[in-house]
Amino acid sequence: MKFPKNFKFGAATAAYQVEGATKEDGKGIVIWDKYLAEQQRFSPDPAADFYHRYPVDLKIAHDFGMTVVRLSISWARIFPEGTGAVEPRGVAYYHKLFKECLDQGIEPYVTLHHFDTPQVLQDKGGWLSQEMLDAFVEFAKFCFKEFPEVTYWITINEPTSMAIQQYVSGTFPPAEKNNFHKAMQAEHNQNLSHARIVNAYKEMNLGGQIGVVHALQTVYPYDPENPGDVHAAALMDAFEDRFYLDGTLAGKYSDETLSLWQEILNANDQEMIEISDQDVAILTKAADQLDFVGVNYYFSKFEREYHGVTEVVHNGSGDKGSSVNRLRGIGEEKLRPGIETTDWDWAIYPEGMYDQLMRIHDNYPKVKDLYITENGIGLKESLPENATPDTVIDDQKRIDYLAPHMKEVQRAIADGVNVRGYFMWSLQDQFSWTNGYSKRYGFIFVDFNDQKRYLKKSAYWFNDMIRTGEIPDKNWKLETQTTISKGQ
Ligand code: BGP
Repeated sequence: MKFPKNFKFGAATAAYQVEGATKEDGKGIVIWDKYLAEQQRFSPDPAADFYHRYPVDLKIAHDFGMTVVRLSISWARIFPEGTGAVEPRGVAYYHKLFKECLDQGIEPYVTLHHFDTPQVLQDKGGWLSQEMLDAFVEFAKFCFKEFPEVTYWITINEPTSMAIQQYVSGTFPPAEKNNFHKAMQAEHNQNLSHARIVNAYKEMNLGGQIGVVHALQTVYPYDPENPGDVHAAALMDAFEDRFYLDGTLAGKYSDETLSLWQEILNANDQEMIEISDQDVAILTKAADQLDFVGVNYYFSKFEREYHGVTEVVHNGSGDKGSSVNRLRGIGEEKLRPGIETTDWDWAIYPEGMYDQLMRIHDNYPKVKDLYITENGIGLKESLPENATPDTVIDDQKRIDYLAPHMKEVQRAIADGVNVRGYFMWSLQDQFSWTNGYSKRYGFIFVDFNDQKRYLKKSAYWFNDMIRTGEIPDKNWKLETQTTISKGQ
């Protein structure tokens, strides 16, 4: 089976995870700078030093046949204080970066917010404050005017990961726990500022496209025959996914989504948020004009009925089996027997990719185009002792993960879902927010000691798929490395 002719293949990155240079050229402080310094677990510098080495990585992307790459603009490089004075060196950097992409025949898909809120705006309440929402809209409008070379914009990356990790699981700064009310308010505010940005972009009539990227773990009942488990899965889905899908893709929250949320809040003795008719009008207008939705799919969840207290243990070290996820008023995560997980306890379940795509297709008919904007596997990988610049890292496990997921993408396309492209997470090894540097995702191996690049086997496999338009079969062997340079 072949991918459609104009299907776009590429890889994804995010500013804070790749750029490093967090104190260079007048960049302002973002929430992670302070949080990571306090935690003292790992430093965001130099990450993959993309701030200086972007031509190397983009050349590799080009050499391997990619035609699209996801990048994000660090808001604090442009507005160090979130609003007000513009830092021209930040603006100049992104002009250079986008030019390099286009010179390499790569279309940049540019995210405006990928987890790195300026600290000054978090101090004012982050997603919970009107000031942050207004500032975000202004930042977006500035970018639309300043960077006409960008055709594809993404408003927010994974708003769900932010809201829930900031206010419920406490794994993202400001690391509050169990505040479901705040999480819901942040979710609604993100939806609203996303919608205002989409509407502003369309009013500016710039001729490009705008979308949003959601993290969508497909949620299943642990035991589909047990009504309690079925309900727990519905609660988890409303909490993590549906509130966003309704808000951004339908333009209004369904009664069922709101009543599931009400149940979560009741169970936690917390109040419902207010949603005005005016808010809904803004959401609807944006959903009608949205060009695409990006799906970040890594794993699925299996939920069991649970009524105890909330208990979350995050596996941020790759210590398999160490994570716990029990949320009062929602459910308890419990892996179905026989399902493999990564070292970070993410359930490998390719069917979840298909089911998620079909659900968007079936339930959100306004959606025009879809992309897989992230999909990949974090692995513990190291450089062999006798490595030479030509060493290729054997990441067969990544290929074993990607192949069945891409098959599910093909199956969804065959069943009528308009998937236009696929971005593997990630282009190069980089800094992972809550896991540091040991969870590697890249096609390009980065030696974080000296920033040297090495290629991984999966990059050649991916290149084979781009060239043939087909997923290489199980017997695929690495034979092509001499034809592609590392561009180092
Ligand atoms: C998504 C984010 C990325 C990236 C990826 C892998 O949630 O958009 O920024 O980090 O997941 O997650 P992690 O780094 O936690 O393994």
